[in-house]
Amino acid sequence: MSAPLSDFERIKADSRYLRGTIAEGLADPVTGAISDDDGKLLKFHGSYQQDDRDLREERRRQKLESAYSFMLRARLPGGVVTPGQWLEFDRIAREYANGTLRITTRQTFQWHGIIKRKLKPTIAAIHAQLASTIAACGDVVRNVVSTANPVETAAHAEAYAWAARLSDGLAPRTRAYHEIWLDGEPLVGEPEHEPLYGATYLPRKFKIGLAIPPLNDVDVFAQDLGLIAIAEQGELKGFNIAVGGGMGATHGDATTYPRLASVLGFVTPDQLFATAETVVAVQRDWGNRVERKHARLKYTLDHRGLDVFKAELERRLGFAFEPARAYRFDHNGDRYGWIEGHDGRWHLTLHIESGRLADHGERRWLSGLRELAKLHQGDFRLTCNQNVIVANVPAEARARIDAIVEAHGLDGYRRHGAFRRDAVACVALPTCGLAMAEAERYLPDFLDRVEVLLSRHGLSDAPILLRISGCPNGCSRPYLGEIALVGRGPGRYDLRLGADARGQRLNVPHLENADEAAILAELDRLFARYAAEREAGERFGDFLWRVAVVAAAPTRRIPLEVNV
Ligand code: SRM
Ligand code: SF4
Repeated sequence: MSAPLSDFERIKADSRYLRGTIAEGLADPVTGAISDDDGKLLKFHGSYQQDDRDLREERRRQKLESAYSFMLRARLPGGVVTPGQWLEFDRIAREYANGTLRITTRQTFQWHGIIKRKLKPTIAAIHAQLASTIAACGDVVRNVVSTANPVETAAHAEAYAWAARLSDGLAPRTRAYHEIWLDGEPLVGEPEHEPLYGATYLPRKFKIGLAIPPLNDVDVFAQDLGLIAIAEQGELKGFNIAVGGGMGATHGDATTYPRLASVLGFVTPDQLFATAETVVAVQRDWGNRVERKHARLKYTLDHRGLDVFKAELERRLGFAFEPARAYRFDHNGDRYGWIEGHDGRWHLTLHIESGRLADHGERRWLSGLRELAKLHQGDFRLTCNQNVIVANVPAEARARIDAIVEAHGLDGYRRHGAFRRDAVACVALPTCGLAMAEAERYLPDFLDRVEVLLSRHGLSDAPILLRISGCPNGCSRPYLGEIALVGRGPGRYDLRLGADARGQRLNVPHLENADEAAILAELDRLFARYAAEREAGERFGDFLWRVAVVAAAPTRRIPLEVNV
């Protein structure tokens, strides 16, 4: 007898293509929440029901309903935002949400704290800007990310166009989004149809990222489907296809693990769409629908075997992959400051700590970006390291932009050391329902303390990549940090060490369930050794392997019997 499908599969199957009773739940004035089942379907529409965890206990004591609100995530392929969109998104942040705009690690915006009755006008306002929230979350192909400076060569622009085409082409087709949020006419007569997904969509979320070497700013090996653009003399020749990346894990469960994507081979641009669609289709058919913990593509591959998966892909596609072409990544960070593009236009990358655009004291980042959006004629690009690029600036406009940047305290990219600039932290508390420890709110204090240690050892300029996540789901891609903190409980983290800062080597556990004092003491000891023993140009993560402070962890695989 085969194992029963997960409850989520029942909810999707019964949802009438993602409608459920979301519309009725939104209209219910008695509660600020919606039902659990609708909450699961709401993700496909780009929103999560949350409650303010700082207030949870107090409200429980007062016998009040939790302080429910909704997080909303936009779908912005390649992270491109026009100035007009920016101004409207900023207005939404101040009028409907908690007064902040949050750039995510997948180069889009999130708004937090939207109350139930504001959700529909907010989504309508986003739609009016020719943007959407459909499939920003849920068991579908999410927002497709791409190297954030797609204007350096003509091939960059072409690669970005591919990200947009994949994002649109693989989006769900259900009319539910229009009906619920945009007062679209209910579908009568013709049956609803999802040509790619079918009625139960995918077994789990599916992420696609496109990187243009030598920059791996999207962490292409953390994607379910990673596309490595191969260009020669600025001309796009095609893509190496990598499958099965993913970060999420569960503490204490060795059947779950972060995994880097495996490179399958090379395809030409005219083969790309069919290849991407077929990878999604095989995962749709083969992915685990019994146990959601094992439902991502990485587990499908480890169960079936990479060769079997590749053969199935080639069978369905009717062609064989060419051998993968050579490529080289330099790093997975952003390049700060001004860079000139191939067409003489300029691009300014600003550092936004944890991607949180807000106004606090001298840091008037939300206001500063609003002022920039009012005069900027080019566009903005959000990066997967939670930063923003003011892109496509004519040379003569640079001085005005610099003045606004400085007046609003957005010039941190010039003042801060590499350690602070490159650090990434996930949202975690108080909005994330899964957080076990602080991340974004802890980052500033942790940076201050580690910077003291770095300076003590003469390492203030050392580029060391730090990533913090409030739980092992890994939303800041912590398993790719040279130093990473992964939340275990309040004030306690696993310290992981030794990724390569090119996104091509996972780090390994070093301390388990450690408090801040233990983590700082260990870093102090390791920085002392690094300062004394490193070779010229040697990165911290590479050094730790060379001197055997870290060593390979045993490979972990799920026992076959949990497969479907
Ligand atoms: Fe994530 C769940 C925030 C990128 C792996 N992630 C969540 C939720 C929605 C919590 C929940 O399910 O209730 C978090 C909402 C917090 C909040 O209050 O905003 C959340 N994830 C984020 C963001 C906002 C982190 C950030 O600080 O920027 C990122 C939004 C990206 C976007 O725009 O789409 C974000 N999440 C990631 C990444 C990084 C990436 O994709 O490059 C990962 C690791 C890659 C991967 O998917 O393997 C990631 N998030 C997860 C997981 C673990 C999935 C797994 O396979 O185990 C969860 C939990 C889940 O899906 O059950 C999760
Ligand atoms: Fe929340 Fe965990 Fe993701 Fe951080 S890593 S945002 S704590 S789910």
